[in-house]
Amino acid sequence: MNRKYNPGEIEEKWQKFWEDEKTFKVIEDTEREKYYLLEMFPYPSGKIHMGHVRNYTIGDVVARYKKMRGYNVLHPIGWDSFGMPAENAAIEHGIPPAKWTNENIDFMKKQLKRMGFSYDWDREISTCEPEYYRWEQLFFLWMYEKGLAYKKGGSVNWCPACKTVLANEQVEAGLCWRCGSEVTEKYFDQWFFRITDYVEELLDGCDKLPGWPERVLTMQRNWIGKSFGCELVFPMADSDDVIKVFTTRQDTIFGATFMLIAAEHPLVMELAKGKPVEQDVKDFVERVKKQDKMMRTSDYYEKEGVFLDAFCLNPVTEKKMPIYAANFVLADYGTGCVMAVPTHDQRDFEFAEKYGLERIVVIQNPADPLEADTMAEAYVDEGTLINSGKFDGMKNMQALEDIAEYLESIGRGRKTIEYRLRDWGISRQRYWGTPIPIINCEKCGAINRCGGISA
Ligand code: ANZ
Repeated sequence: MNRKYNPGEIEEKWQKFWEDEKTFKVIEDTEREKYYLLEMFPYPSGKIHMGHVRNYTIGDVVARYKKMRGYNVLHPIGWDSFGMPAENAAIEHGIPPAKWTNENIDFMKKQLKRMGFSYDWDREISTCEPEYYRWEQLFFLWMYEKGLAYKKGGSVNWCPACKTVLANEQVEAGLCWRCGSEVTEKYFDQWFFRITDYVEELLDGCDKLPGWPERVLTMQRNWIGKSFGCELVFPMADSDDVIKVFTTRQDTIFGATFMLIAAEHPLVMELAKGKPVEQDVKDFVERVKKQDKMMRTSDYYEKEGVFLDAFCLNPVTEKKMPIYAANFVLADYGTGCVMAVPTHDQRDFEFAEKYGLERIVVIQNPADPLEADTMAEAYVDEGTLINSGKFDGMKNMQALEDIAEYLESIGRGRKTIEYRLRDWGISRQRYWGTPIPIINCEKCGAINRCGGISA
């Protein structure tokens, strides 16, 4: 008999049967082996799309297979239902985010049900409901008690028109992606998770993930970004103050001819204060702050800076080094200051070319000797040290350790480890996110709402 598959008829019939019989409801059963299958919860954006269909079909096939093999399968579903789009929709249409979110959930739930996935719908959760997020709040309080959740002031991108904090990706050429207003910088107290306490554990973990693609592990390691180097101290030329830098290349110290400071660094305005350059420096800083952070620190962006009319001294040669504010130096990496070695760092080379700054070769290319005046780009490979006092003639990579020790011995440096990883800022959402379970009391400051930490 040639019977056609008629989904409207067959699927509806069986989906009703599964629902009436509670076929996929699970209860604990010590007799049977258990199997837990969890797929990433959908964000209730409006409608189920083909990506959902593919993803949840794969999970469903596995769940059904295991069930047929006799396992007690727990196959739950829920909604990842907090997030900015709900707030944006709320602002746009003048409706509460909860209404928008729950209407989307209702619609998408019907769609998922029509797919006939084998979920235990009795266990459905939605992360924007207090029954769910109370657990996140409890974890938060536990972390707060241990000092792993903390508050600190930090600058954020602020759209004065939307009255909202923007992520870096939401700032397009200095303008708000939503309304096109000029984005400004604002200081806010924000909450952070102290993930940097776990940086070594996170790195070790990368070695314990057999079967993970090397590409993913490399990305992870780079994100953590462990660098061995030195913190070096540069005395100011005409005061007792010092500037500290982080460098991984102390072997090039004799070639450091100028100093660069991140435009946002407070030292920039401090140094320029009261000098004829003050206004120029201020204009530069304001302009740089508006440039996209990712772009301006990329290799291809034009290197720019402004002279602060100040000098420091190279700690080994005692030569005067002009100090500049620069657009490509990051305020929140290392010390926010960089000793520039134009002969052996390409970014510094480009900067020196633009502003006519001195170049001294300190690593000689054994194959093709370098001349500072005729170099067309920085020499970034290995070689033999020259113009480096008692270290002349050593292989530069081998001298790293000796020079670090020498700088330490003259009180001009110490070995350190720097990580790229930063603590995790969690205050980006304004309203439609898990409420932080802390109130700010005028008298006692930040306090836990429950008056005590308990489950
Ligand atoms: C002098 C030098 C000479 C450097 C040279 C490199 C090559 P990683 O490996 O990523 O840790 N640096 C330090 N702080 C910085 C900041 N806040 N923003 C931008 N760059 C910064 O990189 C360490 C190197 O990055 C440091 O070593 C410093 O430049 C620069 F031939 O110091 B180097």
